[in-house]
Amino acid sequence: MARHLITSAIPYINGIKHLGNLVGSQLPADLFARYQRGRGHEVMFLCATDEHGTPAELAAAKAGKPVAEYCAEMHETQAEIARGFRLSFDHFGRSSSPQNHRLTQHFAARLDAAGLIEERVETQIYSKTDGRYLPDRYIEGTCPNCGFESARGDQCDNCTKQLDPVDLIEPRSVISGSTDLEPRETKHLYLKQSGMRGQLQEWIDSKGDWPILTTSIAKKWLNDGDGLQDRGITRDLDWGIPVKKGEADWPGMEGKVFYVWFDAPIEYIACAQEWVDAGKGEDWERWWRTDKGADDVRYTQFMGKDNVPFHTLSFPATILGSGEPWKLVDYIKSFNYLNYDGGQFSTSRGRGVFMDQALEVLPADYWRWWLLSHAPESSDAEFTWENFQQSVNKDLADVLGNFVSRVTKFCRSKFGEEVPEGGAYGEREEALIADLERRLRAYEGHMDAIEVRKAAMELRGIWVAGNEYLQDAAPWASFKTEPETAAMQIRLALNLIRFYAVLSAPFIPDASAQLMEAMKTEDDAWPGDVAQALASLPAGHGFTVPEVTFRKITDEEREDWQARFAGKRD
Ligand code: B3M
Ligand code: ZN
Repeated sequence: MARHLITSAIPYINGIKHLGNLVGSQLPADLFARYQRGRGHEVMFLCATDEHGTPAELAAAKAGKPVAEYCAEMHETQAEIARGFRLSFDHFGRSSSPQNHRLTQHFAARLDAAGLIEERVETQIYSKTDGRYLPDRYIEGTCPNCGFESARGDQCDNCTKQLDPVDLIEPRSVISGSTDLEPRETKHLYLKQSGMRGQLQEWIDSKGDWPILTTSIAKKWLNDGDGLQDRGITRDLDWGIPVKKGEADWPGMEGKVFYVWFDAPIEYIACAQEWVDAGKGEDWERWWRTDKGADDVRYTQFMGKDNVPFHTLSFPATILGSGEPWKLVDYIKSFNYLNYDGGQFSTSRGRGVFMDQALEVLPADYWRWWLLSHAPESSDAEFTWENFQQSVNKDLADVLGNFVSRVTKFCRSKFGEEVPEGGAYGEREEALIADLERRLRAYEGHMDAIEVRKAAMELRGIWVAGNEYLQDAAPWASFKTEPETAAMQIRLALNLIRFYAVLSAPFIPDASAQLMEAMKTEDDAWPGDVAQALASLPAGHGFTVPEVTFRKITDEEREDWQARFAGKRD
């Protein structure tokens, strides 16, 4: 039995995520976690909400709530939606947890002791009215380039020019509208990661098996110069993890917090501590400390491509720099973007389908299947309602759903609600088994390699093989002249339903559970030998005809949804 530590990038707290976010990290991570559990391995699957930084403060202000209260509520909302999508986290933590506070401060102290932290003085905009420094996004003014009056401190949304707050004409505070702003000197901590280039290079070079998308981004940032510059790891904000050296104060750093991208990945580790403190397990160190048993853990991370530099350079710099035996990631699976119907998903404009809305429209399995079978692996992918309708109606309703319904209904009407006996397999059955054997091993290969689309296509091929067999064998015809043969064919087909339930569970867990229940079995053992797996339900074993497993999407629904999600979020 192997041990798999699996983390998904932790979603920002500032709102409900869209389907593009879901398919870029949490969903494929869940697929992999469910698969590894299905294979009988020990899995620790962690995710959390990313609760610090300006986006959290701004979202709370917009909601008119204190930021801590906003985060607590939004965490619950995100957790509820994650349950709706059947994301099987062992723990869904919070980067604002006391465990993460302690651990982040601990890492800072270790990095400082290793001589990797430098204090630097820089100039930032201070608002006397607000009594605080203003991060770039908190400052608005007139764009010096195009004259747009609501240009932000970091960028003009009208002409897209990158700006510095000091470039703005008549800058004002987004919080109070005050124009009483002045540049002030403030001290910050920098992580001297530029000195770690050699170490990081060597580590990345040792990962010959990583996906091209991951390594190409990692190497670009490593070699481009920009990526490995020393990095400011503190901010002048109220909300965040206070800058401390372990438990001790950090002179000169009073009132400052760590930068959100410093503490967010540390939450992967703190989350395991939260898991213990929530009473869900006993020992988190055996997952995270190579001196406490984690040396035989395989650690896989899932994320969108924009997060890759933080996971291949910054976070490893924190870990390596600490000089402590923390587990480093073994494999990073990254994803391109999912676009929406001819454009991009847009959180600010409410364009596209958001996770809560998706579940209002159809159950999780429909989305899981489409998203995973179209995962943006080798390039960006696009969601269209036509494609969604077609996939659901063909793969799920016509192929899988129809197979289940035909087999169970036919058996009920001719043999009753028990697996019939029948004679021995013939050539057609042997050929099917040989085909399934090949396909099953290919499916496992793709799942082991986290080739999500290929795995989905192989699974679909496995469903299709059963359908074709049934079409060919035609027990409804053979029943009249050779009832023994028909009984044998139906015994095999009922067993195929269980076989499908087991193999499909990582993709469509609810349908899988429904099929297992209908087959009145709890035998969810991953098939070794196919012939043996197809003998799991013996003659005489009871079953029931399940409710419709997957329904079709009508043209009318498709058009309705297309219109509903085209513009503003309702
Ligand atoms: N919250 C960005 C994102 O959700 C960021 C990921 C943090 S992973 C440690 O895409
Ligand atoms: Zn402009």
